[in-house]
Amino acid sequence: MLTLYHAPQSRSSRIVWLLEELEAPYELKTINISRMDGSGGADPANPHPDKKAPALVDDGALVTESAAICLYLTDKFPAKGIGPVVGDKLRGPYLTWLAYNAGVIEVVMHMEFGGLLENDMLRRTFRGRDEVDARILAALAAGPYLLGERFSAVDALIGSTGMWMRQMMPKGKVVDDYLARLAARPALARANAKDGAIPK
Ligand SMILES: N[C@@H](CCC(=O)N[C@@H](CS)C(=O)NCC(=O)O)C(=O)O
Repeated sequence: MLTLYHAPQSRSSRIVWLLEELEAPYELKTINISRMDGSGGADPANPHPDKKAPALVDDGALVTESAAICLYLTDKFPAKGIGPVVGDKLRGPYLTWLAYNAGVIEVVMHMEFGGLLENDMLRRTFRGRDEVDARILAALAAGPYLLGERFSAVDALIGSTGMWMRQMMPKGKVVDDYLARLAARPALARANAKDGAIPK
C-alpha cells in the first residue's frame, strides 16, 4: 500500500495530483510542516528525514524528493503513459525535465526569492530566469505539454509551480493557455478536493 505524507497546499499537493492522474490506490496522511511564515512545525509522524513534504512510503520503503517520487510512481504505474518508460524515445526528455526542475528551476526560483539572481558564482552554475524561461517556452512552442503531445508528471511538477505563483513561469499567452489546459484536468479537481487547508 502506498502512503503519501501530505501537507496541505505544499509540494506534496502535486503528488496528490499525480496519484489521481495515475488512478493509483493510496492512503493520504496529513502532516504538519514548518511554513515560511513561521507557522506549523515538524511533525513526529512524518518519516521524511528533514520533516518535509512530500514523503512517500511504499510497503515500508521511503521515497523522498518530488522528482524521485514522480519517477517512482510513473514507473510503478506505467499503464497510464504519464511517465515514459525505459525504451520510450521520450524517456530521456522525461528524466531531463525531472532533474532540470530539481537541479536548476527550483534553484533559480530560490535565487530570485533571495535576491541572488545577479550572484556571479550562482549565475555561472545555474544560469538564470532568462535561460529557464527560454527552455520552457521552447518546449511549449512544440507543446501542448512539456514533453510534446503527452501530458506527463513533469507537467504536474512544473505546471503546479506556475499555478501556485504565476510569475514563476514565463509571461504570455503560451503559458497562460498551458496553465489553463492543466487546470481543466479532472484529476487536478479530484486532488484539490483532497488537498485540505493549511492549519492555523
Ligand atoms: N526538494 C524537496 C523540497 C521539499 C520541501 O521543501 N517541501 C516543503 C513544503 S513545499 C517543506 O516540507 N517545508 C518544511 C520545512 O522546510 O521544514 C522536494 O522537491 O520534495
